Amino acid sequence: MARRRQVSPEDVLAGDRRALARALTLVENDAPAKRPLLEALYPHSGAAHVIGVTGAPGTGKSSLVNRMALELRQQGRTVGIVAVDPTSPFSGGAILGDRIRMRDLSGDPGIFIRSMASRGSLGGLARTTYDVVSVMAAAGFDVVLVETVGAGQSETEVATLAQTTIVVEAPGLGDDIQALKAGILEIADILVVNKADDPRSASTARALQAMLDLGTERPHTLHHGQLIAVVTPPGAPDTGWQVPIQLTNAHNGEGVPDLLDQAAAHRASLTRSGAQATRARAKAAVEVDGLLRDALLAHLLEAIPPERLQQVIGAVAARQTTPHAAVETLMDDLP
Ligand SMILES: Nc1nc2c(ncn2[C@@H]2O[C@H](COP(=O)(O)OP(=O)(O)O)[C@@H](O)[C@H]2O)c(=O)[nH]1
Ligand SMILES: [Mg+2]
Repeated sequence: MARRRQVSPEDVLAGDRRALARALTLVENDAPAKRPLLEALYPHSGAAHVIGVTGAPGTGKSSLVNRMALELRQQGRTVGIVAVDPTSPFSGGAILGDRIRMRDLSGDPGIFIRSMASRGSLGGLARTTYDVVSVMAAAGFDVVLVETVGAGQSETEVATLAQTTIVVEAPGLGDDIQALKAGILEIADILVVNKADDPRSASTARALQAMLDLGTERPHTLHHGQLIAVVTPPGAPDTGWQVPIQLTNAHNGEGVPDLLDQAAAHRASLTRSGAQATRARAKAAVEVDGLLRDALLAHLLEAIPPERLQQVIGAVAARQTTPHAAVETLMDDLP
């Protein structure tokens, strides 16, 4: 059994789908074999065009990804899909509908779909998603589409996951354009108003255009207090890219070829302007920063004996000390 679980990176690089599926499982499960596998695959993960598709639940991201994949296949390009499914905190399972719709595509060898169950912390999920996307990219797909849920997820992580980020909005979804403005809009390279068959879509597009015209600056120094603020080179060249607003109908595919043209144009502009390198650096910084935090935390926690921790927790529970003072006491113990 143990032998069967081994995955040869060469097989993954050669496009062997079973090897890819096993590699992704190793990565998702954080198995010991993950590290050497990633070492071998990571250098080959830079060629695919990774396109992130994000936005509020119900805007039609899964349907749109499905359509984009079909269209890309018609253009003769191979597609990897990573779907980070929303989960109910109670069921812990991925929403079934997504998987079913994705199945429309599953008879085609030019498409590979991986649905990730988002268990555990969002930070942990984001880190696993980075690795899953790297493995998918190394498997030689022309395009890797990544569907993520916008709500509640770190914009920084969504933005750096992909070379091109598509933010999907839909008409009449609680008029939450104000919420969009709070962060997710800033990460959009392309804005999509999906459900173009809805008569309200034109006014939604106008509202978004008005917001773009107000001038949203793309943040180059990302979140405060993170390492990336230090390692992202200042004065990063921008692309001069104008964020387009594209209407799509994911049911009949209208607007999807144009959307793909825009995604390709965006990638070309990244290459032309040199922003490609800046973004690659920002992505690397986010990844290193996240892993470093995990490693440091684990390392420091090891230094605290469990009984000492229990004792302090007990003191807080008995109101003999405050949680703040308790943490300070524990910190004093650290090397
Ligand atoms: N009318 C209309 N409905 C759509 C369109 N795209 C998706 N939907 C529907 O919107 C709902 C949510 O779609 P889904 O792809 O699961 O959205 P997600 O939660 O963003 O992944 C489903 O009932 C879809 O059939 C569209 O272009 N027009
Ligand atoms: Mg979905």
